[in-house]
Amino acid sequence: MVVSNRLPFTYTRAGDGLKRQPSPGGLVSALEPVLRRRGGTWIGWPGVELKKGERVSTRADKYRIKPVALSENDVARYYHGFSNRTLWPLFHSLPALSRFERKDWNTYSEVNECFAEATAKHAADAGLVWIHDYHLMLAPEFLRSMSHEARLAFFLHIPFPPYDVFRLCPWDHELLRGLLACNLIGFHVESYARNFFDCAERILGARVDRGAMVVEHGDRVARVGIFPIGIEFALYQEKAMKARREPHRERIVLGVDRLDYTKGIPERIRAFERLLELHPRHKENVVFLQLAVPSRSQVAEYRELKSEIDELVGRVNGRFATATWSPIRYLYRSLGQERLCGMYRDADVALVTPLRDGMNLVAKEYVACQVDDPGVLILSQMAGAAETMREALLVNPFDLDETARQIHRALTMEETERASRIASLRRRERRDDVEAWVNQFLDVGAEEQAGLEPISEDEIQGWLRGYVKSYPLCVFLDYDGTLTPLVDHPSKARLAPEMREALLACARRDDTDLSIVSGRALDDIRRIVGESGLIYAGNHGLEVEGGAIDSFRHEDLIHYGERIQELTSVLEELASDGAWTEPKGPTLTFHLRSVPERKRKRLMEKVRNVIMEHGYQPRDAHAAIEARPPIGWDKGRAVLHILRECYGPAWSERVRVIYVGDDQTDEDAFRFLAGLAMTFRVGSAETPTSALRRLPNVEDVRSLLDWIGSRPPADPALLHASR
Ligand code: ADQ
Repeated sequence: MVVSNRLPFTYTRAGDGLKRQPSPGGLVSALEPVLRRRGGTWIGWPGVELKKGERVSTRADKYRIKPVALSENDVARYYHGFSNRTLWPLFHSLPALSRFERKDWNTYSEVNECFAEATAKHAADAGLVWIHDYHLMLAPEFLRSMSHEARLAFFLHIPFPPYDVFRLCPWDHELLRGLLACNLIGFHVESYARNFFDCAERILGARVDRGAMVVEHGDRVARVGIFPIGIEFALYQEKAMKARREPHRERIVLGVDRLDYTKGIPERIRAFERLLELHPRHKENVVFLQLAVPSRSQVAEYRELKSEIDELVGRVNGRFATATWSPIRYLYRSLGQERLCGMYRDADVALVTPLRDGMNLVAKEYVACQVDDPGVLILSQMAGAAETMREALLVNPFDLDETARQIHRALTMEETERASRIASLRRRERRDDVEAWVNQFLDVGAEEQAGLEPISEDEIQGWLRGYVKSYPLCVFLDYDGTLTPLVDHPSKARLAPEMREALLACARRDDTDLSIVSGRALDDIRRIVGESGLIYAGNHGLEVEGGAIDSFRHEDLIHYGERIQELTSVLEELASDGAWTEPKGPTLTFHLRSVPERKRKRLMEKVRNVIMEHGYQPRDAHAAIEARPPIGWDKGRAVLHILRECYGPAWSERVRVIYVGDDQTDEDAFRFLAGLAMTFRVGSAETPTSALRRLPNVEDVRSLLDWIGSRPPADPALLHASR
């Protein structure tokens, strides 16, 4: 299954009806034949806003088409808005042009969900669901929640920006999480993959193995691959051979682009102007021919760019033109492929100088069309294509003098050098054509994926060394799902002997204090852990006991004694189909783990209402709902209470703090401790977290405790100050 913003054909309005045309571009010509050969489904937007009751025909060769209809508002906010006014400039490292609007983001998210819904039904049966480009970065995660078994792959056609640029986006976490729901994520070149690794690691706290090219995020593992896209080499070559020859007097320097501010068209015109200043001998002998396809004209920046280019062309022509020659010829339209190939063939120099470009196919098309007298390719270092097309003359497009010098060099280059450079370029592009790209991607997409090695103590040391230094440590641990795997009944959640050993190794140290912070009743958690010397916080910290601090019970609890009994008896009546209540003194948990899926939602709704009617707060937990008194107390506040009791108000100068939890209620502590502690969330990647890092499972918590238990002793002076 292929999922992309556009379908392989695009509809436009023609009079009262709709006109269907093949969509232009490399993506369609690469993937269309694959689907035709293998069968499958293509999901995308037909390119036109449909009127009420209007449908598009989905007849196609040998594969299914599933159109995703978008409203006018969707197109404005998802496509022109978030895709093209937020992500496009940001990902091309031009953040000043990015507009961050919540409404655009919301629609982007909704449309991505629609694409996922359209895909979900058949996703598990498809060999691979291949999602394309920046328009659909959230679709994988939506799809994953609808179809757990599907194999999902994503390819980004534009650059992935560096961390410092990417994090400007207010929805950076969500975009990364969206992609990390995939089994495979593909980029054109290595530097984009490196940027992605940095972002996943620094923004999400994911584990990254740059050597094995794997990202581990919670309980998910995504492989990252580098797949430089190619073109239909043979087709371009053939068209270049057949194209009509048009006589021309001057030598030609050619630029071919969508009219886009990333393509560096004004800079290119200025560089050509500089050439004429530096080397007047080219006057009347050379013409710069710029073809620009109209693009995204609904977006203001594109309209402004068009005026800027119009003006520049006028100014330079006005300055240098003679009665029989104008230096710049500028065509603002799309050309048929045949004509384009003829122009590529006849151009002496191709000036491909984007300010930033994912790959750039024009450079490759030019090379494929050099079937006669070999021309010279001048290529921007900022295009992905420059990573492999090293035989081109590489330039920094912002350096006008250098670009002018390289144009001069190209125009005066000897035939033998031109021929050698073009021959090498052609050899590579012929071999690495678009079919090779598709096959390579599909081969890797089908491979079984290797996970990461379990977290080692060295790795943990790398995370913590700089923070812990030689301070004493205060460690907070949730119990269920953190120290023991989640089980179907709380009474079965027992500490494994190795985990107990690891805990005790920490507890025995005089520079380490341990607290267990649980949603269980205080007596229950103390009994089930059963070790003295630890601090226990039960009922999400409403009750605290142990260690060297005074016992604590929140003073407002006296008002809730009767009400909780009433609530318990009402909920016990509701507990059918395997549901049951767990009274925990001042709080209560209603468990739904054994309730059949189809009945669960309604029952949950009912339980939530009953809890609220009794003046309690419902909180979602793992397959359960908790009822808590509304007294503004949570695990975060309990942690602060413990820290102040143990080390005084200046606690943050005396100890370092680590908190590990797996539950929604631990998020209160993660948020509270932001900037004050190292926080770890254990388990599923599905839920967002405010923790700094994720640990995939309970085993990794044990490795963390092993490191804490065996680290070098704290500095005696710091230890003394903390006591
Ligand atoms: P684009 O930004 O569209 O693609 P590019 O790779 O250069 O950029 O492709 C442009 C295409 O438009 C070429 O096939 C070219 O022939 C065609 N074209 C340009 N001007 C034309 C004209 N006047 N008439 C007819 N055709 C014209 C995105 C990324 C790129 C990445 C591709 C593929 O931005 O970096 O290379 O996807 O992944």
